[in-house]
Amino acid sequence: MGNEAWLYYNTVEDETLRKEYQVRCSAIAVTGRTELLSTAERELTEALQAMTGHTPEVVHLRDRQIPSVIIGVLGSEDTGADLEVGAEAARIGDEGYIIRSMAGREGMADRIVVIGKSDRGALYGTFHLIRLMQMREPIHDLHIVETPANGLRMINQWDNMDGSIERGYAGKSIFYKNNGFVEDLTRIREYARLLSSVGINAISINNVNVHEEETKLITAVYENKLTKVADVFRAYGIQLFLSINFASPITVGGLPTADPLDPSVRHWWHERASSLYQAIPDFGGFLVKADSEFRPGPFTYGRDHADGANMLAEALAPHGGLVIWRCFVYNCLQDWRDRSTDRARAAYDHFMPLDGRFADNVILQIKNGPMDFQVREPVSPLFGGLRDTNQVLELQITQEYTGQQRHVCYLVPQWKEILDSETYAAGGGATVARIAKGATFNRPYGGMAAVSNIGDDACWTGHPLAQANLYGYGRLAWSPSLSAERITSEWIRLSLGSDPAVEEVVTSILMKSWGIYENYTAPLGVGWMVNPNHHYGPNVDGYEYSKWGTYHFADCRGIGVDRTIETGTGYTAQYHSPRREMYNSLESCPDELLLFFHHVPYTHVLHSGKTVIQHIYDSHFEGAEAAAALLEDWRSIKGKINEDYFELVASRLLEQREHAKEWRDIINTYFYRKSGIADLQNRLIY
Ligand code: GCW
Repeated sequence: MGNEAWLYYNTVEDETLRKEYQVRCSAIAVTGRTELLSTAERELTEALQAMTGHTPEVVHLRDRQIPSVIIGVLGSEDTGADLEVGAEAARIGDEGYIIRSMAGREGMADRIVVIGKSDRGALYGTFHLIRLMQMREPIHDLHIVETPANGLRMINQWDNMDGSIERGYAGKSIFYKNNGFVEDLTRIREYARLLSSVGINAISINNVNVHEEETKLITAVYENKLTKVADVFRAYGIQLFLSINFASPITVGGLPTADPLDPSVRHWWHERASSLYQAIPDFGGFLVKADSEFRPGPFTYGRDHADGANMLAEALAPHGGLVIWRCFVYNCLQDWRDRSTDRARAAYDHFMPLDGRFADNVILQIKNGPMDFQVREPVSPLFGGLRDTNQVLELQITQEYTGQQRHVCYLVPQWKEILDSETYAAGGGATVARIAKGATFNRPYGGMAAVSNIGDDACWTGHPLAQANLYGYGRLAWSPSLSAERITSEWIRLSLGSDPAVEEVVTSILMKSWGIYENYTAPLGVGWMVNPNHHYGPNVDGYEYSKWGTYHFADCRGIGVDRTIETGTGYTAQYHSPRREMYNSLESCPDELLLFFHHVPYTHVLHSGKTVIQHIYDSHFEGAEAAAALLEDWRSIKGKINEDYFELVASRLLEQREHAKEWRDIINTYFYRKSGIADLQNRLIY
């Protein structure tokens, strides 16, 4: 338990159910011999062995006497299963699938048909069937039609070749060690299985900050190794991408420039792309962080992001490759005294003027918020702003600012809010989810990407409960309309078994955790207040006078960033009405984002009826108390789950309890001393 994450298969305890699974899946027949169908067959076989104790027979499709699972692709000559799913076939997309239980009739035993439009769909369908059995669901009457909402469902690794992981909190890289690839690819294969089982179809395997050694990943030096890694992912339907260094033509190409309009530079990228595709014909393309946080980019040459992205796009286009260009671009050399420069404005200011100028195979990757993965931010106004540009939503699964996998902070509820957020870009219904998938503006590409939270840690994610974030991300990328409750319930049953007491307690811990974390950390949407560099732990002024543009402007009178149109940075004008007015006005701005948009005195009264200062005190006392209660809740399931797992989580929750007190005291003390206003309840503040 733990190491297998949500692919944890244990014997079905209920004998009737176990028999049913065993009998209905006595045999497996696949239509044709593609690599993905073989993967599906192998995965189902292993799952059945572990759950029923029996190995299914592998039979030919024409063998209809044994109850079997038929895994196939629609329209492949030998399926025969097509006929029975006819009408539904039209409803599924390229990666979709249908699962149907069919009662036996003359000469034909009961069957379960798992049929995809492609073999990738068939693999996803197979994982779905396995999931049902892991959750002990009946399988005699299945009628499932599934198709992923998003075309691109991507994971970004921030792994470096020295084995470290930028913002990694779960050990070392599973990909690299000592400036090279690891020899043994087993762990990578296990990871591919996990990702594929939730429908991930793309992965970039190196940090977006591309350092010296990693720059060589696109050269012949690493071709063999890269090809092998691509093989591992391909067997699970996952396309390989690389993060590239925009200055590669200089760094590894020996050219004097990386100017995107220079013919020799363009030629160099063409050559690179061709040889990459020769080695890996289904290579996905490049992920690019350019002109951001000291990374090179087109600005050096007086060119813009469209020039840069389109140059790479042109090199990849003949091979069907994509350029995923990040919008995390801002001035990171600010002066805190300068109140007119606003980091929140930056992405929109940079990219809106370029809307419509990007090539068809360029996708802009936009962080969910305008700042940087804080516990609470408004949604980036680029969603709803850009109309003629492909977009993907970027989320951060790794908990850089949300407790670094030492605190439990279940992010699915946060992501749901983001996805469901209405942008008002096209009348009603232009939610972030619809825009990201390309539906609102009818874009050829779209989807979601997220920064992974795994490492070589035995349980993958440092904190075992953090696995739920990776699982939840995959499920939401497949279907943003799934509820947080449903995803939570699935993850718990798959990973921890189906004891209702366990489910109840773990659900409550997970569902409360984001709110609790928000309560004891930076208040009312203002963000930051962390220790510089590593970003763990409270430090109210940690970033206050730095160059990074992340200020809260607290003084003895008040706190918050004025981003209004009239007196502030004008950031609110980047939103469509009525969101613009809602944020811009002090009266209608929601409490949880008040300090993100407004600078107010500590005595300002919130919608909740409390003053800002009293809210700070109350939320921090409550947050720390609630964090302590999480440990008590967890203790109530002792003996009901694996002991090592139990103890590991307990030790993390203990640390969280103590650390939440530190947050509480540092934040409360700071604001008490700054404001001179006492807590109405007279609690201990230093
Ligand atoms: O949040 C910041 C992180 C950096 C990261 C950057 C980015 C990969 O602190 O570590 O760099 O975002 O998203 O590019």
